Amino acid sequence: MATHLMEVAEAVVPSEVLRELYEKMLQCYYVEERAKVFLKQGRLAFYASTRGHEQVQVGVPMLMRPGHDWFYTYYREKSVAVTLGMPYKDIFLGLLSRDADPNSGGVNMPEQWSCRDLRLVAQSAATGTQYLAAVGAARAMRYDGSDAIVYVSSGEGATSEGEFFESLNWAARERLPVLFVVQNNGYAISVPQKYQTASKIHRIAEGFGLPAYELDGTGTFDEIYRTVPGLIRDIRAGNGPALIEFNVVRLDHHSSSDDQRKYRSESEIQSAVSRDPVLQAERQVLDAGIMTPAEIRDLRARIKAEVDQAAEEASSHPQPQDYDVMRHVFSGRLPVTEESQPNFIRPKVSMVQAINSALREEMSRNPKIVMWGEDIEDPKGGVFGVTKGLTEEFGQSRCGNAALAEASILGIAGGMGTAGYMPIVEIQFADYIWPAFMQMRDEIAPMRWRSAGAWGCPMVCRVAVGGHIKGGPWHSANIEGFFANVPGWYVAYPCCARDAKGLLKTAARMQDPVLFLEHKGLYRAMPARTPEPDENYLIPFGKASTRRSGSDLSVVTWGYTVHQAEAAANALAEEGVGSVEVIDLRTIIPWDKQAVFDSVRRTNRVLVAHEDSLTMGFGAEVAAEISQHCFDHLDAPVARVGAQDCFVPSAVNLERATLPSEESVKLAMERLLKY
Ligand SMILES: Cc1ncc(C[n+]2csc(CCOP(=O)(O)OP(=O)(O)O)c2C)c(N)n1
Ligand SMILES: [Mg+2]
Repeated sequence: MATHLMEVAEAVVPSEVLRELYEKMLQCYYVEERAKVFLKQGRLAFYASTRGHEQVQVGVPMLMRPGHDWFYTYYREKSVAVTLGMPYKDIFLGLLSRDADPNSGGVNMPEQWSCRDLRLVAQSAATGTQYLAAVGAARAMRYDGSDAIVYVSSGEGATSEGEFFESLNWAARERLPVLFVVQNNGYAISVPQKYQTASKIHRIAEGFGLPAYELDGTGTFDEIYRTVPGLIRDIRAGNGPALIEFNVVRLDHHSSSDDQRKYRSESEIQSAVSRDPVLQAERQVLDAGIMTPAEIRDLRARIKAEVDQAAEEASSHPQPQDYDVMRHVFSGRLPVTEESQPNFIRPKVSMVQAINSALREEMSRNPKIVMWGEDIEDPKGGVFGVTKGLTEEFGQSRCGNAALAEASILGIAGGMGTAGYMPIVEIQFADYIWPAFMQMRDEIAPMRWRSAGAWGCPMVCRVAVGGHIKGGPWHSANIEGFFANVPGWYVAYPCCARDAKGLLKTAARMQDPVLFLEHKGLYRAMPARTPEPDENYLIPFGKASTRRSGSDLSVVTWGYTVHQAEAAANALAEEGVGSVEVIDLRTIIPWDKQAVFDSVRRTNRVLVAHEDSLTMGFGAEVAAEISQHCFDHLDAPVARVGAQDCFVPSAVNLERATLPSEESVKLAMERLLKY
């Protein structure tokens, strides 16, 4: 496709640009028309028309550099995909969720486009989440020294999401190359814009320090052509982001699930129709004498025939055949599968020191590792001092403070990971990870899966978890149970220095997102100190460690409770009550079922112990699997110890009574041994 960069005539749109604009708008129009036929036939699960938005969705990408610039679109942006050059057939394969759909293999919803060659990043249907990922990709462009820029867009309704504001804030602060495109059609499904914001969206963006414009996306192309190329040029030159709020019309229902006649009057719909941008472009082309009515008739007929033929070809494809829906949950690429014996380089280090060494070694090894988080920059080096010295050694650009915004911390990691970096970010306290949960669940986790393996979000999210530090209800949470329920995240939870180093080094070389849980109560605790393995020591995920062998009872545990279980087992051995095997899972996703089952089949009794609350703690999953697979070997019911089902209280005696203790673990062991 022709690109029309910055050398733009002041006011007059060149004829060839107008012609290209009109032709591409017609392509989009006939794709929509054909989609509506499929809709009437009941063959589309979901459909969102771009009618009324075409001038923006064609005109803006035309002024960018397709194949070089990046695109984070939303569910009403079929016309962007068409404009970038996605073949009609691929559009219909995606709409119809057919076999060979290159967008997602048929797993993502229709209207979510993805293509690596077009740098069109796979979408989720969540409103607004794409903004943070786009800022992350723009950050990657900056780090690469590339002059590529990132287009990100949504409707006006989605701009009420907090992630939109956070993305403006981060992009403006770092002057990142992002073009924010808001397509204001006045409605978010049935909700008129007055319910969204008190101010115009471009005014809000101005408040964040962005150059921001309000343009008509349904008039002649002149205004857009006068304004947008200059903006793009400025963004490309490194002058920071800009936002355009385009006023457009929604000519069709919100989606195939909506009937706009329920909330829009006939006269309002008609007045929108009178602003149809396709007809507007046609008038412009005719008035300027660029095409004759006969030429237009021919062009329309040709495009319609091409679109219809592609639609037929796509619809002859079957539903996805034998598609393994588990295939792209993870990449399947692992840096290590066997654990080797470590060479130790220091006699005894704390978990904090071990993690710090792992980060330092991996940052030296891989220049694409970039870290950020709240307070992690030197001189403080994190509220627990875990990243101390890393800013001094690697510079602020590789170990820097983040804005106090967890959704941003994770969302930007998602985008940077997708664009080729390996972010290792820190969440200061697990209790505060929840603003990031949307990014982690809906954007990051399904990226590889929803793009049939085309895109990924490699990253490590380090999180300080757990109690026993007088942290009270807001600094003591355990979260492995929540995240184990999200497909696409690996979860590691080391209990000592050696494992923390080996697991973190592995995590830093994975191709997929890893949640790395660090228990604050173990950071400097004596029982968690070990000799430090050298830089070659990597621990594979999914391999438990048998901390203590025994023959009468197995304890399956992880994190802080490993040490409680060991102490209780030692006490029972001294008392001559029984011989207890302690198995530390070390990673929760995946967890080492084989090691657990083997142990239980030998000892015939099992206790699952963890610090997280009992109900729906990850122990419930472990217990269920043991019950199913070891039933014939059990001499006692599978038992569990976990925290009480409340938040962790502040008063130390109450905290002790709430969380598992050496005593409560020992008591549970005694009951099982006596059973
Ligand atoms: C986080 C989230 N909340 C709710 C929805 C359901 N939803 C889908 S589209 C939509 C309205 C969006 O309106 P707007 O951003 O103006 O875009 P438009 O559809 O008008 O182009 C809503 C509420 C969603 N997809 N994601
Ligand atoms: Mg809208």
